[in-house]
Amino acid sequence: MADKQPFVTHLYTADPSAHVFNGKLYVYPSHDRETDIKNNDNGDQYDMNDYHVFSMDEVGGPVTDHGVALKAEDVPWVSRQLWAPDAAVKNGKYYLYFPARDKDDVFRIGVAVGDKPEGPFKAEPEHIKGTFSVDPAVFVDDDGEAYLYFGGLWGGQLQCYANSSFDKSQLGANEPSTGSALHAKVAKLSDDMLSLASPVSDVVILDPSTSEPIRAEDHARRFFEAAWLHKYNGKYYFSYSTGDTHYLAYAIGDTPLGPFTYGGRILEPVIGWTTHHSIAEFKGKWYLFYHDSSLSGGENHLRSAKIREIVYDEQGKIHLAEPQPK
Ligand code: FUB
Repeated sequence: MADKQPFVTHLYTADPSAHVFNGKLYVYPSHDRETDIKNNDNGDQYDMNDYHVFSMDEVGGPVTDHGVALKAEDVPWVSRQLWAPDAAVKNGKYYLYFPARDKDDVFRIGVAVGDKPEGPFKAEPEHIKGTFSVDPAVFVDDDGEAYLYFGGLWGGQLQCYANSSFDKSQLGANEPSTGSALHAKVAKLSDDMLSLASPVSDVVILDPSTSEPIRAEDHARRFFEAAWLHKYNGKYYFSYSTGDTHYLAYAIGDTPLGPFTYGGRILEPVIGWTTHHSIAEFKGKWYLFYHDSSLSGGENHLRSAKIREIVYDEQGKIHLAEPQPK
């Protein structure tokens, strides 16, 4: 079976966050670009400096590139590396959340505001106070409460926060090799969507066979990066990348704050080191938005976003609608 084709081919696009706004499907990806920087565990090769927003009326139909929605040079606190973004709407305003390194080379999460889903977005002058690491994902629940999920290991710097305060010596390091795995983070967002409205807490993923948190050495199941939260049939699904084992996995919980119980894998490894996704319902079907490096011939930092349909079984487990080619 032939694999899926990227839905954008004139640019490299990664980390696609999808949302339906005003009946149209919008995708907010990272914009990968050519660089001579060598691959390393610090992720220096992912040296992106702007965002484009894409929209479509149908999955598989024409895709509109709305052009540059935000540039690094227009964000006062940013030094480099605009990584995986997400977007949300509240009270008629659109919010673009993005991670980047600040002037001290520490990853923070910022927010930019626009009047339309496609932007342009104007960044707040400072990063969101209390945020750190990478890969923001925003979930707005049916009651209007908004939650910001974030975190990523290794180059994403989450290991610097293993204890309560920032440990600079862990910049560029890997993760603890034993004990409970490090958790993704979550906090409520304020009503104006611009600041945190609660302390940052752990997104705990439990092992279904022990009801204990997944262990650090369990690299096939522990959280690495690419947090995403969606709701299906009254349950909250927290999905994520397992990083160095290259799976997209998910866990199910009863509240947006968890705890979540590990549920299985959504996607097996793709071409390229990273795997990062989002999940959204559009016109009655559910889709996985993800990326691989097939279009660039396997370059880790030159990725392309793709779409696959997913389905749920009677137990609420996620499956690809069509098998993933080996
Ligand atoms: O795109 C840069 C980084 O690569 C993202 O933040 C990670 O999730 C990984 O996809």
